[in-house]
Amino acid sequence: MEKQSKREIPQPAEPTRMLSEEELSAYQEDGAICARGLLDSETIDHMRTAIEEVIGQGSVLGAGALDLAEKGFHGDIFVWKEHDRFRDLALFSSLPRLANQILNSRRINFFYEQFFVKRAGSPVETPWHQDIPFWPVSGSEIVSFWITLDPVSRASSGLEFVRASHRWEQRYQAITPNFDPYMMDSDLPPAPDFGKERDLEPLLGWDMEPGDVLIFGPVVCHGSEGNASNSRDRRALAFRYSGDDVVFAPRHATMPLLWEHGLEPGDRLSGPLFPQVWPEVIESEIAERLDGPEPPSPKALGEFMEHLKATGFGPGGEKRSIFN
Ligand SMILES: O=C(O)CCC(=O)C(=O)O
Repeated sequence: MEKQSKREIPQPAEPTRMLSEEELSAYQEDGAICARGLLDSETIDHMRTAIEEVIGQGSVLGAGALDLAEKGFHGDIFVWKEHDRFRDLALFSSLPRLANQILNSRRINFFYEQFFVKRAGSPVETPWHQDIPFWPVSGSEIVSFWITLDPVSRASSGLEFVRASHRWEQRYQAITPNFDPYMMDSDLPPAPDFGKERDLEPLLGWDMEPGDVLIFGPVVCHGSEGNASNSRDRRALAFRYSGDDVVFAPRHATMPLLWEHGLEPGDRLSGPLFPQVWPEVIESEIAERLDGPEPPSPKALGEFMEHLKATGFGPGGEKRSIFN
């Protein structure tokens, strides 16, 4: 007898539109595009409420390590594990289908999401960087969707890119908005400040309305200014997806994974921390998450703290921990 599923798995939402041929070729050519009107206003409204709830609650990595709250900056990662609106946008929205249009991979997995909030008047800049040095993975099939929940101008905290830098061999240091010394602990050089030295390379950027989405890959160099508006927050989300060639490759000074994932080095990203989302979700990978929020695992957190200590960042170490 066929085994009946006990859970109702939501069906992926239809995109408001698919990406056009022009957009897909501009993505290949330039390494980043702005796709207008990709998300509907209901989704944006839900995410505005969700992000304020998440900031209000605080979290191990957000309030504990990534925020610069006194300067009007808030960030966090893997919120989808604990907040249902983030989960639904990650797993059941139109994004997986759009990711497949970009990556054209046999399977698409949700990698993780991140938010970057710059409150009105926040001077916090996002230093120029590439994303791949931040991550304990290797492979090229990764795409990020950068979603703004507020109107944003290119001149004031809109994300900018070095055109065609997705082809560069050079890799730069992973520098976070709070200049986290743990993430910077590598031999890579810092990226030039392409935003200040605007003649160095051709830059791309857009004024954006909520619903417009930036789409870019793991190597393109990007950064943003502080939020010069004194009346409008700049709340942005980045949802990232991976394809078949992306494997777990743990390295020092990469983003901590505070949930157990069961992967060995070289394994393709998959399982409960990086669930498949295309062509369909796999019930066993998301079952626990459908049952309720999953806070960080004490075991994974403990292992990361041990790693910090062993590399000199722990309590008593000479370098400051990312967990203050
Ligand atoms: O929003 C920002 O300022 C930074 C975004 C970013 O670097 C990213 O999504 O990779």
